[in-house]
Amino acid sequence: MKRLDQVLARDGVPAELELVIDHIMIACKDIAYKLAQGELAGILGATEDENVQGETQKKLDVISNDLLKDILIDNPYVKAIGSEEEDYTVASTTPGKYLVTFDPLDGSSNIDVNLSVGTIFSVLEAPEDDRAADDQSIFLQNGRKQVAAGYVLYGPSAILVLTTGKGVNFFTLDQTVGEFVLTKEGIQIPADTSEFAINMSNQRFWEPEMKQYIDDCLLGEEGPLAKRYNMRWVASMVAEVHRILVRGGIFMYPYDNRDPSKAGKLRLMYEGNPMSMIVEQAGGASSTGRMDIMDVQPEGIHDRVPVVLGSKNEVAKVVAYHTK
Ligand code: P6P
Repeated sequence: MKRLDQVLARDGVPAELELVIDHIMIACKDIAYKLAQGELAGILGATEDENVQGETQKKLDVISNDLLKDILIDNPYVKAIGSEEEDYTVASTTPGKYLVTFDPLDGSSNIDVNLSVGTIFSVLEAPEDDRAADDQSIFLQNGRKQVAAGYVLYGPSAILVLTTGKGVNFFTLDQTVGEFVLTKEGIQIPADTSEFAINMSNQRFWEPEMKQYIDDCLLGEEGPLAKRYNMRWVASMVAEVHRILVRGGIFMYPYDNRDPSKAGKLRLMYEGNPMSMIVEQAGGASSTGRMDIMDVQPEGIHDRVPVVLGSKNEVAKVVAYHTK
């Protein structure tokens, strides 16, 4: 089986980018180890602190964030990082050509109940101008500018899903040697699906168009969508996206009127964009409901975005509900 570095070399990934990905994997292998230790590691549960999102931080949120931040800001090819758990972007100790954004432990509310969580990351090239490493505006590039995107799903096995713009590959962490090895390549999402993922408890907060689509799904064969749907909700975006990559489906965290300025719960720079690059590279689609997520121009590192992604023909139906 090919190791990660062999696949990156085969795909012509620049050595500098390969080192950035390698350092992200060093941090993720440590996170996987700590998660697998569970209670034995004495690091489950919550801290007393809230992050910039207003969410109570789990101990492992902070530990995972620090593992990724510490190794990346010392990477000779990283200029700065942005994280869900950091109020502001953090400048590297050295000049570099890449910017990395990440959600260090997505779905962390699942940790204490031993369900799947994940690390999501996105790599951009720093603009070739004289803006300083601590200037947040260097990150404000749309998702089409990403040069790599991936996640590590910490499930029954630890799986790295990665794209560098030449398709999507799965790498499974071989715990016997501590290496990610290629286990599936050229992932293609089925174009059609009968499985949707959404948090139904938020239904009263959605726009009418999203309410109508879900109502029509629930009408099944007798309704306008003329098929029986199944539903899943893991409350871990990484797990939902992985299921969709493997067997198709549609995942939605739509616009939510609880705080109109937030446009939904999920963050553009380190959730929406990396997952959209992965899904599109696997033949799927990813939309706000009205436009491709990767065409959204960010205005801040913690911008939120409505998310509708997965099987391209089902995403097209949701977009049609929103744009007719
Ligand atoms: P809710 C996890 O906190 C997350 O950011 C995503 O991983 C997940 O899809 C979503 O939020 C779950 O949100 O409102 O169902 O708890």
